[in-house]
Amino acid sequence: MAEENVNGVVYFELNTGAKMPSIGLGTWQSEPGLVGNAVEIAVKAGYRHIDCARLYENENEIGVALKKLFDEGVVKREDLWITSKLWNTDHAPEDVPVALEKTLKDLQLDYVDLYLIHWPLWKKTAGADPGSLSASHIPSTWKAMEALYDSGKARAIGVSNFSSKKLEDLLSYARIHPAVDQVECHPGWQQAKLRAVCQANGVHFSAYSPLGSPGTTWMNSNILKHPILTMVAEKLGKSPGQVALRWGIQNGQSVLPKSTKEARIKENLDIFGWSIPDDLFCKFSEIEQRRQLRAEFLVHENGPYKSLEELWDGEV
Ligand code: NDP
Ligand code: 1BO
Repeated sequence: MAEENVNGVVYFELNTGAKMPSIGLGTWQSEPGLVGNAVEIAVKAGYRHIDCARLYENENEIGVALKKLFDEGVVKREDLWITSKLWNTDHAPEDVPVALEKTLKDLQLDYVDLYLIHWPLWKKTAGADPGSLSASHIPSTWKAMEALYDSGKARAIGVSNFSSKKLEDLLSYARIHPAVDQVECHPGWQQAKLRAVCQANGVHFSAYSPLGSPGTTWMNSNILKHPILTMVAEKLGKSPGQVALRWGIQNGQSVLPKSTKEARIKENLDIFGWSIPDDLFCKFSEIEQRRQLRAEFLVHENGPYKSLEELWDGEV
């Protein structure tokens, strides 16, 4: 995947030929009333990529902010990269285009640049009924995703939270190969195996929670306080957050840091035009590894994934 530099930001070329900005603003847990402002600040600061999802229940407010930015001439639609995701309740093939239409309506857009299957699990009914969970349907859901690609309403399609095995299974039958696998990745969960599988198959590896999701209290993440990160940050005169993001970019992955605070949104963009030298970069291999978003809520004795081992195919 070739890299090119546009206005200081590195872009990665996907298997569709499209060029995706390597940094995108995350919007999970961005509160109503704050997320629209965060999008405006980010785009004005130079972000050209916003990571959204129906689950986040804020696409409507993001849509209002995008319309304002277009109307004011701050940015053109074709210069922005918008990702959204198909939620777990919408995997029935007939529901897939309906879900995208809802997202497009909320975002006030005609197309998304990338549409992802959010998780490899279909929750057929609302509530906690484990009998409604399915995983064997992924081929038919993917066909419906391919139809969205054919229609032009999703200019690229991909997956999220797919392990190496689940990605390879999909690649074995997909007419249109996934362009992206968006997964957790940061110095405390480096995913070397999945990165190699993505690279070997021309699937772009995109890193969510690139700062380790420090605000998600139930995860107890403190990777930004790890002594290796703070040491590298001090040596380079950067913040630990910038070092974590730069580490991702140097690995060839896009990074999706979330913030609703202006100073951090700007700080997180200042990760180009400098690099972590080899002697410090190699130190990251010493960091102990632990997946943060383990997704226990998708594991059930009567569901398709009876353990975290099964959900992540051993990558846990
Ligand atoms: P991040 O790793 O981006 O961390 C976000 C947290 O870090 C927030 O609490 C933010 O607080 C804080 N923060 C932001 N910048 C800095 C900084 N420079 N220094 C210190 N703290 C900082 O976590 P997320 O889990 O939100 O992941 C990012 C995005 O990835 C999501 O928002 C979402 O778009 C996507 N994602 C996708 C998933 C999927 O299943 N596909 C799962 C999880 C995330 P504040 O806002 O107060 O600045
Ligand atoms: C379950 C959390 C997913 C965020 O994208």
